[in-house]
Order: sequence, then C-alpha cells, then structure tokens
Amino acid sequence: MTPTRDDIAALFELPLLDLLWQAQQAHRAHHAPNEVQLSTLLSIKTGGCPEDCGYCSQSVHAKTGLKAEKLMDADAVLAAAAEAKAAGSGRFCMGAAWREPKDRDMDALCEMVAGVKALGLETCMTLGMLTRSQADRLAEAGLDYYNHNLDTSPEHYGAIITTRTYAERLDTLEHVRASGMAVCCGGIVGMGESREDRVGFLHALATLPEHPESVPINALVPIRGTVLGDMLADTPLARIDEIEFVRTVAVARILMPRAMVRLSAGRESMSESTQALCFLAGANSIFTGDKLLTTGNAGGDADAALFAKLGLSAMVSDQPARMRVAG
Ligand code: SAM
Ligand code: DTB
Ligand code: SF4
Repeated sequence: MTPTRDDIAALFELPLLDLLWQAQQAHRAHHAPNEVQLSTLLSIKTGGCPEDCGYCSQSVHAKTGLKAEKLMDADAVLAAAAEAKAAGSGRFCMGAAWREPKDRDMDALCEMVAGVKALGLETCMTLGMLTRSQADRLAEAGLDYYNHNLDTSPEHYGAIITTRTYAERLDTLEHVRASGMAVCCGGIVGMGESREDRVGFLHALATLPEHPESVPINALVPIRGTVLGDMLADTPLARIDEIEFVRTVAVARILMPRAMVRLSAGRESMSESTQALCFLAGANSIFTGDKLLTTGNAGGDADAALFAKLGLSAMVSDQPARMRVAG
C-alpha cells in the first residue's frame, strides 16, 4: 500500500523501542541480519562545480579553498579500485563534481566502468544529471548502480539548492531506471530541516514508481565555507539529534523493506553506540575507507574493530536487493 505522509509521521512518533522492533522485523524478512554491504568512494573529478548545493565543499559558490581538478585518468581510478577491493569492499562508487557529464567525457567514463567491473567489483557512479542516452551508454558499459539523491523534502529543497529543480532530479532517476541500472537514491538529514521535512523526504523516496535498490541516508558533514557548514558551526544546537537520525533510518527501512539502507556520510562523528543503533534500525550498508569524496570517513581499521565488536560481517553480494519490487 502506498504510504501517506500521515502514515510516515505516525511511524516517526512511535516509542523508539516499538519503532526499532518494527524495523528489525522488516529487516529480517528480507536481509541477512548481521551482514553489512561495503562500498568505497572515490572522487574522480573534484571541485569547481557550478551548482549551489548549500552543503557541498565542491561548489564554486562555497569558500572552502578546495582546488578544482580535472577528470582522473582511468589507470589511476583502477589502481584505487584495486586497493578498495583488497581492503574488502564489494562496490566502488565514483563521484564527479558536475552538474552533468559532457558527451565528450562519456568514453573515459565507460572505460572506467568496464575496468572496475573487470576487477570483480560492483560499479556505481554519481555524475549529476543524465540524459537517457548517457544512462544507456553507462548501463551498456556495465554500470550497476547510479547514485542521484533527492536530498530532502520538496518543500525544503529550495532552501538548499537553487540551480537544479526537484523535477530535474526525478527526470534523471527516470532515465536511470529506464536504462536498467539499479537506482541509488537518498539524501541528507541535519540540514536544519524539520521532522515534517524528513517525513516528506522519505515519502518522496517511498512513492517513486519503484523503490530505489539503495538508499543512502547521510548526516550532514558540516564543512566550513559552505552555507550549511557555517550555519552549523555557528549554531551547534542545530545539529541533528542522534536518536532522530536513528528514527529516520528505521522509518526508511520500514517503508522500503527490500532496499539496502546505507548509513552514509557523517559516520565519523557518530559514536559506536549510535552506529550500532542504526544497524539495529535496519541500516545494512556503509561507506568504508578513510575518505568519502572530499572529507574523512571512519576508515577500514575503525570499521573492522566495530564489526568485530558487533559481530557483523561484510556482505558478499546484495543480489536479492536488486530484484525489482513495485514501490
Ligand atoms: N555532483 C553530483 C550530484 O550532486 O548529483 C554527484 C556528487 S554529490 C557530492 C553526491 C551527494 O553527496 C549529494 O547529493 C549529497 O546528498 C551528498 N553530500 C555532498 N556533500 C555532503 C555533505 N557535506 N554532507 C553529507 N552529504 C553530502
Ligand atoms: C551519497 O549519498 N553520499 C556520498 C555519495 N552519495 C556520493 C557522498 C558523501 C559526501 C560527503 C562529503 C564529502 O566528502 O565531500
Ligand atoms: Fe555539485 Fe554535486 Fe556538490 Fe551539488 S552536490 S555542488 S551538484 S558536486
């Protein structure tokens, strides 16, 4: 049944232990309870992005001092992918600070996809908006997942980004879906949004024509020089409460039971206990490695220690999660 915003708000309002119980039941009905999928990120084209996303260090509108770089050579990308595989990662996600890829970049991008796949890794890219023909080319080259986030509720969106519309994001998601690739789509919490916005954000995801196979839930990484990073540094109380973050993960799990829910950016500043609660709430995927795109991440050693402490193991394949389910 299609959930309404009222249904979703009611989930958020449950006593925490009831919410976690429901989330665990949804999780165990569709996923191995103690397995977590591992992805590694690489920024293949850093900085100089014309978009004005208020959270992002890579926007030309931010004053972060980040040096803009050209698209990396395929050889360097493959070397990083081989390292990620050796460290136990199952998926390699390549991100570019673009509004959209240029057609002249497509050959190089396809070469990267084919090379990473040949190493025996699942492939993911996030390059901004895609046309249908660009999505088809990436799919033919062997791209398994495309990440394109809705980021927040339709109502809050305009306070965060003005250079790209919600509707344009939905168009790209449609092109990715039509090309046959799996959809990775989520967003960020802790950007000063209200509970109602978190409800609206999860409602938008859960009512897409099909649920995304992968749902990254990022906690804002506050970066000095970005609009949102400065706001948070100056008003620390605006930071999202960790239990509210756990609730968001649990509601995502209940609404999209077959999706892989990824505990994404922001893990570095979360305690082990909060991360454990997120896994209990149904998160079953993380970014590992010591870097996200431009900021630090918890890293391999910390993750290995956490997994040992919690009795978690790396998921070998998330194939079942990629079976299409009507949303
Ligand atoms: N340029 C492409 C785009 O935006 O479509 C791809 C790269 S972009 C960095 C990918 C996603 O990373 C964003 O949609 C956002 O959800 C997340 N992200 C970026 N900066 C973040 C931050 N400071 N904290 C948390 N998540 C962030
Ligand atoms: C997503 O939802 N989170 C990742 C990935 N998709 C591309 C990116 C997180 C970026 C965090 C900030 C940074 O390192 O620049
Ligand atoms: Fe550009 Fe993506 Fe950063 Fe937005 S999130 S400024 S589109 S790199």
